[in-house]
Amino acid sequence: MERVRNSASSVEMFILGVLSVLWPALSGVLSFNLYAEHPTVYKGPDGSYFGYSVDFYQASADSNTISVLVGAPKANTSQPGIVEAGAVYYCPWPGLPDSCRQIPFDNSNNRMIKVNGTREPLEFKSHQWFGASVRTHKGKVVACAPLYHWRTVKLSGEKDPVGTCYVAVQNFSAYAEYSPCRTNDPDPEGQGFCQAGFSVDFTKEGMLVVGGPGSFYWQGQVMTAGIAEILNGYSLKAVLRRVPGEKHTRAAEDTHDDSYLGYSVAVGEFTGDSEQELIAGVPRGAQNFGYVAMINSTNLTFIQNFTGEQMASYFVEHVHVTLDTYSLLEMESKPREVGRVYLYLQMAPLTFSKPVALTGTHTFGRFGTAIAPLGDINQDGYNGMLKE
Ligand SMILES: *[C@@H]1O[C@H](CO)[C@@H](O)[C@H](O)[C@H]1NC(C)=O
Ligand SMILES: *[C@@H]1O[C@H](CO)[C@@H](O)[C@H](O)[C@H]1NC(C)=O
Ligand SMILES: *[C@@H]1O[C@H](CO)[C@@H](O)[C@H](O)[C@H]1NC(C)=O
Ligand SMILES: *[C@@H]1O[C@H](CO)[C@@H](O)[C@H](O)[C@H]1NC(C)=O
Ligand SMILES: *[C@@H]1O[C@H](CO)[C@@H](O)[C@H](O)[C@H]1NC(C)=O
Ligand SMILES: *[C@@H]1O[C@H](CO)[C@@H](O)[C@H](O)[C@H]1NC(C)=O
Ligand SMILES: [Ca+2]
Repeated sequence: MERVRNSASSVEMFILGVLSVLWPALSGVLSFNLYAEHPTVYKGPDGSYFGYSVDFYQASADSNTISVLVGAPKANTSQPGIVEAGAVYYCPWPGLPDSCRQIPFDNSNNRMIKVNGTREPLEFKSHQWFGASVRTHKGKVVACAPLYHWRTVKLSGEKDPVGTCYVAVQNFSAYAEYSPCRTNDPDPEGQGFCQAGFSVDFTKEGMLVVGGPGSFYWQGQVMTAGIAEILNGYSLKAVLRRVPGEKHTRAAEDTHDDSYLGYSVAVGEFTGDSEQELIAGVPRGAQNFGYVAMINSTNLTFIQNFTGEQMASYFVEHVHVTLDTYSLLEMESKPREVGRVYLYLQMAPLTFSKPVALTGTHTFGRFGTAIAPLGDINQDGYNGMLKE
């Protein structure tokens, strides 16, 4: 009894801790409030946006230690000739403020290409915001650089912000890059402005889910790929590599332009069968009111789109933990964007607590759009769910 109550408040505190790092975030200090009496405080370099993203990490199922991975998307790295590429730090937990170390996902400079007889950069890693998103799943890690640019396949050098992600397995002994929008389909009408990795998550089986809110004139896009498939046959030379089994949502009619599908992504089972669904935030869809798309993970087609209130009522019946985003139009000339997080705790099978709604107050904070994961707090293999 007492134990359950304690774990519930840990989850809430964890969420509040994460939320508190998302906006002011940018002081270079991450205060981690899992246990309010003994907060662990980590420090990163000034101006590095240390704490912009965060997740727990456990090297393997039989490892007793849990650590914390912290994104710092403006950190300098040892990559030659590259400024503020961004980094993800490994922080032992509990640990001292200066105990975090950069994880070497990518040590290299920009790849070069010969175009019309001259060598020029194929890609642009400076200011790419690596570490803007980071997620773990049973020892697998993904971290992304949504502002990574590449020069495209065109003869005239261009710079398209396709975004890129890196995965790491076996406790950071193997790495591979995954850039699903670096394709033959450039420019805003294609995948050129995709910003893949703006959001990222894993399915329960460890399939990678990537949000790219800029594809197709900012309609946005969601794709999935297997980690094993990303690692198998990976080569630095295969710039336009397509990962076997990769799936993605397609372009919709132009009425969906500028809606940012994939600004946030999450995964869960919501329909009462054995298949998980993908949940993708569409914060500027539906005339900027925003909605959440539920996507079939088997063939990446849309099942249903929910506005805030529709989703609240749906999720009371179906969902364990979720989040919601919407805009409120005030009497001012500009919309004031707030948001809500609905938190449902499963106390027993088919028994849910009353939702706890947390409402954002930070104007234009886009509360809920870039929310960090709940994590598998009680290590039962289910993100954010509590069991007795
Ligand atoms: C990164 O290094 C550049 C100089 O190479 C410096 O101007 C910049 O302030 C540094 N940024 C951070 C976040 O440390
Ligand atoms: C290719 O190089 C030649 C000679 O340097 C130059 O005249 C031509 O404009 C270049 N073509 C393109 C498409 O850049
Ligand atoms: C995993 O990697 C981290 C960071 O390099 C290291 O500190 C830790 O000891 C490693 N853990 C195991 C179980 O190898
Ligand atoms: C998802 O798509 C698969 C393949 O078409 C189908 O079998 C399944 O019923 C769909 N699930 C939902 C919830 O629509
Ligand atoms: C995906 O699955 C849905 C639901 O079963 C089905 O209606 C649709 O035709 C499928 N689409 C593709 C492209 O396979
Ligand atoms: C949901 O929104 C997407 C675009 O985000 C659109 O392509 C799709 O048709 C919509 N689905 C439904 C069922 O309205
Ligand atoms: Ca389902």
